[in-house]
Amino acid sequence: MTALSQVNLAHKLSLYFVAGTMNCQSPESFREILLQAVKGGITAFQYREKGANSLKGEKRFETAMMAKKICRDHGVLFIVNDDLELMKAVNADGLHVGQTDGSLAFLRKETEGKILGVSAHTIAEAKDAVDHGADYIGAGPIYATVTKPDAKEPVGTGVFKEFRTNEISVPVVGIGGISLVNAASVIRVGADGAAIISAISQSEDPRKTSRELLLDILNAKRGL
Ligand code: TZP
Ligand code: MG
Repeated sequence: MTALSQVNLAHKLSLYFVAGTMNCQSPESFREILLQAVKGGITAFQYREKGANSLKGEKRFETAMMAKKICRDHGVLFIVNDDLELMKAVNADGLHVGQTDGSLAFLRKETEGKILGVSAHTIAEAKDAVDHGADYIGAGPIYATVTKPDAKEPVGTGVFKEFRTNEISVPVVGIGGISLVNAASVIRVGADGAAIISAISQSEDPRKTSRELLLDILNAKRGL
């Protein structure tokens, strides 16, 4: 990526909503929550359909297509979690993978021309991801989370400074336990964006919550 497109990507990852139907009350409510989140101003969305009660096969494909359309209609980046074939089938903007989702060299080749995001828990993992051509890093969990049952110990907000001083030059987003209470602090300590599941998907008013999160994040980016 060029320096300029990296700046654009850092902006597009500012408020990164992550969800699948299993994070919502029902598969039907998923569409409405995503729509409200998009109207509220999320800048990126990751379709992460995994674990208990997740959709498979045709339903998964159709839901991804529907989510992509909502995102495209509103200029929101559309990333698919962990499923290379689905990413290709729906022609998403990119793929996000964890540390156990396959060879990064292979995935980088397969995602040529697309965005590749990689989750990292440690500086060694982040460096390896950047060496393999990752376009951005998802760092976390920053705070404790109940959303991912197999989440590791929280790394805390020091991780952003650590990544920066260790030459991680690509955008870094924080994930895990981020909400209106702490989104601005995550940005102030050096994150380029906040990736969020429950604070938006479980909100009484996902549109309002997204709007407030976006304002907090953009203000923090401007040093306000
Ligand atoms: N990876 C690290 S923590 C996490 C993932 C997918 C879950 C984040 O969910 P929440 O509800 O925003 O804490
Ligand atoms: Mg994964």
